[in-house]
Amino acid sequence: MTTTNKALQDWVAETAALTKPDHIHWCDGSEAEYRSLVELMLGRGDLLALNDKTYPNCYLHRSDPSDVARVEHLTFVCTPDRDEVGPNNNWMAPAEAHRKMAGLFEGCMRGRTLYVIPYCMGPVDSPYARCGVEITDSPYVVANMKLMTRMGKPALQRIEREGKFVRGLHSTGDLNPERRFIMHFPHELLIQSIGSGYGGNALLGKKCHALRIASWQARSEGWLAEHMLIVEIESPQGERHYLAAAFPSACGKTNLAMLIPPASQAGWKVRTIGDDIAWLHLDAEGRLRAINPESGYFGVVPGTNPKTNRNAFDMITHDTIFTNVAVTADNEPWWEDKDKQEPVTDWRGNPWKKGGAAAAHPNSRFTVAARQNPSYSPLADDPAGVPISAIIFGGRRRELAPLVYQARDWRHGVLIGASVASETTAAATGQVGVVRRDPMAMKPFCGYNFADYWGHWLGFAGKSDRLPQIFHVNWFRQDRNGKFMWPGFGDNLRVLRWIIDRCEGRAGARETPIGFLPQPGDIDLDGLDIDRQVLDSLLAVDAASWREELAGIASYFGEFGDRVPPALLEEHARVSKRLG
Ligand code: OXD
Ligand code: MN
Repeated sequence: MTTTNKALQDWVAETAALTKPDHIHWCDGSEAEYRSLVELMLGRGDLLALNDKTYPNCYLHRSDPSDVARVEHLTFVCTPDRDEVGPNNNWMAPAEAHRKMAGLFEGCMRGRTLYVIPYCMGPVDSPYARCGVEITDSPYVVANMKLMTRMGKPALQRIEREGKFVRGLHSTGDLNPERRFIMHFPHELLIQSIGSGYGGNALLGKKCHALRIASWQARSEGWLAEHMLIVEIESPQGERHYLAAAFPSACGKTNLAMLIPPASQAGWKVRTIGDDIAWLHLDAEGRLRAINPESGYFGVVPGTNPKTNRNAFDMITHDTIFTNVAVTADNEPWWEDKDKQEPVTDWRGNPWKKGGAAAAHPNSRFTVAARQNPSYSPLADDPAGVPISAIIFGGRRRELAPLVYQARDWRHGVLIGASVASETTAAATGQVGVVRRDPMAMKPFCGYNFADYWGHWLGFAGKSDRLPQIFHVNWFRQDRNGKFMWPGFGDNLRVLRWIIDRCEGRAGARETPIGFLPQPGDIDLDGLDIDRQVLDSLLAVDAASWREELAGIASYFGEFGDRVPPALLEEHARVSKRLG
């Protein structure tokens, strides 16, 4: 296979001249190709077959122990003008970045195969979808891209029709963290990544293309590329709503997208459209429509069990690639909070010791095709996407943020999104558990200056009067003893129902300085054992703490100087005034 697209052909030839692979393989995306890659990796020990009775077609990949998460400090956006990327990104001048990367890519594929992966983010027949081509020397990346994206022939045909595609060059290099960089050149629609095989650094369709480059394209084309799940909720009466929710990495997006209603919520149905990324466009009627650009999930494994996420638990029992989990004596994958078994081998392949470090890496992952999800919605393949009723922001906050509150209007909602803060998780290298600002859950993913991004968000208010309502939730409040106050998981449906009812104008609320909150009686608590006092504190607004929070938000906005949209500062002033 090759291509009729001259630009693509030239780029592959130039890349091969630079990286000097032994072979070039154009991926067609077929099952036979996937199987042969798996066989190749099994032969080399890059994959280990798991128990084929209980976990058929499941494999374990153990990565280099230094290469287990996104590396935000080695991720750059390269533009001529530093202010374009803002303080939210690392910046490097394009000429310097090109020089550095050319040096690192020189000869790096000697003895390896160069794979060309044409892919499409979004249904191939959707006007909202965008194509890319990833060149990589990693069969593990090809196999993951096969599960995560629509890759191969149909994508290449679309590229040949349209002529436009995002270029992504990836090599695992020598996996030395000193020679690891993830570079984005948005003006050139180009990504270059070397030295890591980890998902977010190496599966270039995901964070690099569908968020960093796409957010850049979205601003110039008038749409939004967001770190959001998309979920479909159907009432017992058959009324359907679609919600998009942004949470930082490893804060439960996959669980919320696959929620199973508790027994007391009989008749409610929840279906998954996406678990990580949403591309949102205004349609001709002024509604915001969402597509999920991905077609698979790259989810955090630890904590997945029949209570937290039965759908995910079941979907990863076959045809799944596990990365950095532990293994039991029966050769089954194992992770913390899976079940009562004990592993024999930890994620590094060493004998497991009881009471020692975690057996599975806290950021161990599953890669699986979305169609394996029992709650998969066929609308995920609808080229028109789904109309969004509500946008939900959230973070992991031990204190302060109530269970749920609603913005007064779009502009207030943008302030709420821009003010998201959350405790850091193992999805990125660095300290875990410290609160950091993560506006719209896009801190690691917005490919341009946040100040301009907030301006882009604010601009939607003038384009439609049918925009979604905006909410904020916090499933992670803890009491003085560190115990979670809200049960979370399936019971989050109770909060989603209040959100839907607010969108439909049929639920009560009380007005507070930070927005509208439910009264305890406004949320359906039937069948839920929760203390009235606990509920009251989950729904309380402590003005003094919020004044401190607003001061923290103001100083964060201050980091962006006079680029911050005046409307955002006015909104901040309005909320501060209400808090007294
Ligand atoms: C992810 C992440 O992998 O956000 O989705 O890190
Ligand atoms: Mn994510």
